[in-house]
Order: sequence, then structure tokens, then C-alpha cells
Amino acid sequence: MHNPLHTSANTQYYLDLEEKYGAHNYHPLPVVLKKGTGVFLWDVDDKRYFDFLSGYSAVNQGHCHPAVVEVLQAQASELTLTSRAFHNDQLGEYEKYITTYFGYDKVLPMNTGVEGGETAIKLARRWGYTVKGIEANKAKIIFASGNFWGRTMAAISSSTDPSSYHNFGPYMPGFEVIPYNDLSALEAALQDPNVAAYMFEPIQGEAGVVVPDEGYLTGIRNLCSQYKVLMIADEIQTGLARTGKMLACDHENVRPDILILGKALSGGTLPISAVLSDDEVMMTIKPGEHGSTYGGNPLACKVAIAALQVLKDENMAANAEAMGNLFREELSKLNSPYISCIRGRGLLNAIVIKHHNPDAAWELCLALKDNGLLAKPTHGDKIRFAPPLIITVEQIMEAVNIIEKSLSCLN
Ligand code: PXG
Repeated sequence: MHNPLHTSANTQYYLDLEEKYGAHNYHPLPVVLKKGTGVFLWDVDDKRYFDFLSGYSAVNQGHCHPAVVEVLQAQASELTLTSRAFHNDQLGEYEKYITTYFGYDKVLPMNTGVEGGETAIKLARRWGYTVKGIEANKAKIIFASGNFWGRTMAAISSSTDPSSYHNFGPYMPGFEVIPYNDLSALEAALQDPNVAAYMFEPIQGEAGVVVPDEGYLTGIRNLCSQYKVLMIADEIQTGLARTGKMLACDHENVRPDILILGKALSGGTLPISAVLSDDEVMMTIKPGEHGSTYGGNPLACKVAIAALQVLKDENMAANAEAMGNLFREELSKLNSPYISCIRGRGLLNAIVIKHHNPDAAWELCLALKDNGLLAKPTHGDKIRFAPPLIITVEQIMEAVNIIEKSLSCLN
């Protein structure tokens, strides 16, 4: 599959290694990266790129943020893992820090985002049985179509994307899917007294940055309270300043009953996720009933505090808001016939490509790469633009120039 237009022999060496020895469960752009700082990445030929993906919003703080890396290195030579069989001197400090930061009674630390989602569902089911009084094994969790929360059996069982679930059955029972951004559908689903929770993304990331109508989050909050159902916000991609507020739910001043965080909780350094909730929910899980070897390890605890602290210290939410507005404004000024839609909030943005060639979005991403900007298509015709939140005005303008220049490849 050597394509001399886009890959050097040096790059091709690494592509071939992955092709031969790695499972083919991804289809990456043909770029091999070796270094990152702030908003920039470098490939093995020392070519520099703007990172407009940010590890799917795991690198909100920018690559190798010095404050995060410093803490990571120091703690790595002190103590990295105890398991939860013993206490460690970092966990309690972290738990106090993150619960104060977000205003919840308790946190349950996990590693990947999908584990955060699994944890939230277990909590909701347990709460459903022990607090709400749902009959044994009847609990239902409602999801929105187009959701994406990972690749485990539970996650794909709630998916409406065949490439996630096809030929992986049988699926997890007790899930129901309703349309996204549809409060009437939610109210209809909540008529069933066995519903324990509605789990949703405040903006659907993988679906292509689908921003719901104003009032949707408030509507969910009201309906969940009215029908005694837990509101579970998956803020793994939308949270941590990405959309211009610390949480996307903050845009409507809405507080979910269960909040799931991941990705940027480590600034892109380690898998760290967290589930936050109040005692009524969190205390339904007893010792030995849930956990993970690495969850709450001292290295992760220390890194997560640093990653959260720099978001505040560097006003990243405000910068995401301002740079996002500028970016969408400048993109719309391009008046490209190939962009049918520009949408997003803060620095979580996407464009929809309109072209007779079904591979146009992929071709455009290859041109962007050649011109020094990395982004990846999703669902064929959508391209997400989500740079680190430390991006400056000058860098936004330079990136828009690259996008303008690259669009001509579609002529
Ligand atoms: N919730 C949301 C909203 C996500 O975007 C997850 C949960 C799962 O996180 P983990 O850490 O388990 O991947 C995501 C993940 C991929 C991929 O390669 C994942 C995401 C975005 C793009 C690609 O599986 N988001």
C-alpha cells in the first residue's frame, strides 16, 4: 500500500511494522509521530504538524505539558502502584481534590473512559435496586442513538453503529436507545418505572460533534428528577474545558447525578478516568464489589491533580471559548463549496464535507497532513477539528490558512 505521494521510505518502515505485527483494528492516517510539544507534533522525518485531534480530546492541556510531566516524572520514581489492597499517600489527597473541584461527595477512580462508563452503569443499576426499588434484574438504562462510549461488550450493546456492534453479539440486556436531542422520546421512555438512568454525551463526539438544541440539558435534568432516574453525563470527550466551560453541562448550569471523566484527566499521559457522584449513589457499592488493579494508583492520582490544576491556572476554558469562536468564524469566511456545515462548541468542532467523491474527507485529511495539520475523518464525511486548548490567535490563523490551501485539493 506504499503511496509515494504521502509517505517517505522512513515513514513506510514504521507503517510496515504495524501492518505486519499489529491487529488491523484501526485505519490511521499514514503519519508516524515521534514528538509532541503544546499544539505541535513531529513525525519521524522531523516534519512539524498542528495537532487538530488532540488524541480525541485527551491532550487538552497540550502535548507534554511541563507541569504534568514534571509531576509524572517525580512520582514515577517514588511510587507507582500499590493496588487497592493497601492505602497509598496520594489517593485520599486526589479524592479530596477532584471532589472539591467538581462539587461531588465522592469519586470512584478507574483507568479508561469505557471503564468509567461501565462503572456508572453498575452504580445506576445498584442504585436502581437498592434505593429506587426496581425489581431484581429488571433495571433499564436509556441511551441516545449515535452514542459512543467505548468498545466493551456493554458499550457496543448500546451502540447504533454497525461497525461497533456487528458480529459481536450476543449483547447486554437492559439497554434501550432513544433518539438524541429529543426530550419527548426521553419522557416517553421514562414512563417505565424500571428505568434507572439516562446516559448521554452533552455533545456527541464520535457521532461527528452533534450539538443538541439549547435547553436539552436542562430538559434532561428536569425529566430525570421528575421520574427519579439518574442523569449520567459522559463528559469524557466534552469535559475538562474542551467546549469552553469546565464541563459541557455547565453551559446550561446543569448538574448530573453521575459525571464520567477520562481522556484529558491525565493530559494525555496515562489512562485515567473518574466517576463522580454523591453518597446516595456511590455508597451503594460496597467493598469488593467493583474496582480495578490500576484505578487510583498513586502515579495517576498525582498526574490527575496536575492536569486539572493547569486547566484552571491557564484559563483553558476561556481560551477554548474564544479560540473556538474565532476558528468557526474564520472557517465560515472561507465560503468553501465543499464545507456544507461547520459546527461545534469551544474547541470541539467538526465540518461536514460535501463532494461527489465519497473519499473526499479522507483525501482532504491527507492534503492537510501534507500541508502540516493533522485531523481525522469520522463517519466518512465529517472532519473533527479539536486542537489543544492552549492554541493562540496566530496559530488559529495559520491553521485556517492550511485548511484553505488544502481544500483546493478537492477542486
Ligand atoms: N465516552 C466518550 C464520549 C468517548 O468519546 C469514551 C467514552 C471511551 O473512552 P476510552 O478511554 O475507553 O477510549 C470515548 C472514547 C477509539 C476512539 O479509538 C475513542 C474515542 C474517540 C475516538 C476513537 O476507540 N472516544
